[in-house]
Amino acid sequence: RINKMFALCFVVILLAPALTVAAPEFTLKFGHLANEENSWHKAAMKFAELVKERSNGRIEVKVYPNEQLGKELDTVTSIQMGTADMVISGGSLMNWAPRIGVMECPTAIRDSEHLQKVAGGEIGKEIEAEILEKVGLRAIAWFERGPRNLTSNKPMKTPEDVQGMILRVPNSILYVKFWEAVGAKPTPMAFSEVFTSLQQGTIDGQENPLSLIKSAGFFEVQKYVNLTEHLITWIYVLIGEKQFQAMPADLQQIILEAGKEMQAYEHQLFLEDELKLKTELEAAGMTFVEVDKQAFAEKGKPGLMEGLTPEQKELFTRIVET
Ligand code: 2Q2
Repeated sequence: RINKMFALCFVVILLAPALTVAAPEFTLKFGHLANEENSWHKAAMKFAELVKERSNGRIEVKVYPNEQLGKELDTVTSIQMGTADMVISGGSLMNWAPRIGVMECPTAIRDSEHLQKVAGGEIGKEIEAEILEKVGLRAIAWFERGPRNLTSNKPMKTPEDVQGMILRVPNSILYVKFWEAVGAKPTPMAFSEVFTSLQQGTIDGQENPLSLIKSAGFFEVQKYVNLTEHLITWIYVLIGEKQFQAMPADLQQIILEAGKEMQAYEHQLFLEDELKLKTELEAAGMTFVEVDKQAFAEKGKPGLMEGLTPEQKELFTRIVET
């Protein structure tokens, strides 16, 4: 009996340090629109792990995929109000900072090399500064994305084929202007509503990089990937500036370094995915359609340019000339 008591005391003493490991001083709620199999989520989990380890548990990052924390733009608002802390977002931030919408603008970025120069260079820095100033969010990483392609249940080879098509686009007026000019009926909608809308037939199609087409399971409700490649861009991992400034300098440093490592990690996953996505989507039943890319760009561009403000046009031109 006494022995048992001793043993119990011993166990309690041994466990005590583990039990008293302090609750985290900072908990960061990190929401994004992709699901668990997407490289964004894997990178976010990596970030959470790095930050926990290096801060000895002082910072905990809770990752919410699938817009579980809120739709992309609602999460931005929540961060501003202090009820969320991190998000993955990009061109749609034009709702607060109109000029930077151009980072996600059809026909601006030519290819991966051009993207790296723009996002990783002066223009990228300027965009990050503007997001910080106008939206109150600090970029700690950016992810390259594959070209956006149009998915549908009929092959779409030329602009004539998309006339009147109800097409879901992100919450950015630039997508609306472009696709209206091409001849479709663009409808802005949050990402988490796209699958059901395709399933129910309230929209005819959507456009996204192959990685999201795959991870979101759009192959279950769409037959064709039309290789329009109308838009190439990147996206930011952002943290609320108020939340960031509330941390001591050593923890800020940990966040920034883990951010850069998350970026490198995601880029590896992105490159690996790009090699196999086409085959995987074909295996899942999708048919890839070669389209007249030039015709889409030529039809959409005038409407797009007309919709740009002078300062957006200036940034567009600088991107094109980079
Ligand atoms: O289709 C989507 O919602 C994403 O691929 C968007 O590109 C993304 O949400 C951007 O609009 C980022 O601001």
